[in-house]
Amino acid sequence: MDFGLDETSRLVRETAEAFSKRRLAPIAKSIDEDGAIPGEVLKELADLGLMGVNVPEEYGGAAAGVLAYSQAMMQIAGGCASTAVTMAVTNMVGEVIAAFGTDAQKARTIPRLTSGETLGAFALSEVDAGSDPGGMRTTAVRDGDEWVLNGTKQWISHADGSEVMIVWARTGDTSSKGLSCFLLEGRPPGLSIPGHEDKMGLRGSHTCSLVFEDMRLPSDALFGELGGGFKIAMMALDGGRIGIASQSIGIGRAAQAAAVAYSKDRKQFGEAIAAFQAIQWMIADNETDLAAAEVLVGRAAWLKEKGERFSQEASMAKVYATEAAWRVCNRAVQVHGGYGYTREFAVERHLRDVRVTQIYEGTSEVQRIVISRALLK
Ligand code: COS
Repeated sequence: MDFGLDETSRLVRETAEAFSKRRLAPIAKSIDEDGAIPGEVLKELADLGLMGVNVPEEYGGAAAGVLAYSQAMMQIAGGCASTAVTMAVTNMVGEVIAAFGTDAQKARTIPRLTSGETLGAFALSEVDAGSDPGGMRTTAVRDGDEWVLNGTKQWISHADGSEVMIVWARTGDTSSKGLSCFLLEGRPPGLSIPGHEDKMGLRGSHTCSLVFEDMRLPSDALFGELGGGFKIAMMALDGGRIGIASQSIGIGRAAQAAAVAYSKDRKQFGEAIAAFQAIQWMIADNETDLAAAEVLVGRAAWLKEKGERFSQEASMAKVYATEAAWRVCNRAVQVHGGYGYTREFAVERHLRDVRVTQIYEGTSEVQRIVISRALLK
């Protein structure tokens, strides 16, 4: 196993790190407070190639690979986790369209994502279909040259800023083969986005619901094969889980850096708290958790990059990294004592932001299903 970074990956990581420190970290607090990411920041991210890191160059992507993407995601998440999830979903949508779209679909939509003209959204979940997307109720019925969609979607990241969405709907029976995918471009009549959730963390990223009322899409909006939607969702999520695991590591790394700095600065009993073993052990456990997470994520990214199967490894990386990052952020708050519980210190935001990484793109429990099924089948 050798997932040493090549020159391109190193360059992508350095680019993301510089942008994260210079542009994101100074405004992450206001993004959290204002509940929005400035549009120009997302455009700048795209100009650096970070909205299509693993997307072919012919569609405006950087074609830098999965390891580069994972590294970039860690760096961006360390600066602003809300921006990171926006980048993660847009990258995932671009990759999925590149993998499953027709030439015309790719040419029409991917450059809009990689250029930062619009964001990519992934409209799979519903009110009663989260961990079990196979239970979705949204329907798509063929009517002449068009598809007519009815239903609602829930938990859709930045749908209000997206004009390129992948939407899942039932086109057949109640089995997983009854689901198909569609490309939703622009804002067709019949689509409404009633609002977004008031969340604990990632407050700069809007989590929206979508309502389709006789929304008509052209026949060429069908994405992939009729009845092939469930597999596309599963394959997309396999890759997405590497992104979210990377995001959680980036947040954890930022919390650890804050804990180390604070422990050297804060004095109690006449000396820096870093001199106390209780603090030293928290710092040591944090570093060990993060290093182990990085190895698992690196392995999953490396397998995906080589074109090998990586579902189980992506789930292992996600469940471990996101739970480790939660422990890291929690300890970082503990190192800060009462100050860590205030909005004045970034660790409070890191703890709120990192929590959802154990939930979205497949809960920790779903990851354990994927891992155990692979072992026990
Ligand atoms: N890659 C390719 N195909 C896959 C796959 C994968 N990773 N996982 C499953 N499939 C295929 C299976 O091979 C099966 O195909 P066949 O019918 O041809 O054999 C089909 O998909 C159905 O698979 P399965 O029976 O395992 O589906 P389940 O409904 O039992 O789903 C879990 C299993 C729980 C793993 C799945 O529903 C899941 O990942 N849920 C979480 C969804 C999620 O992450 N939601 C968050 C959305 S983003 S916020």
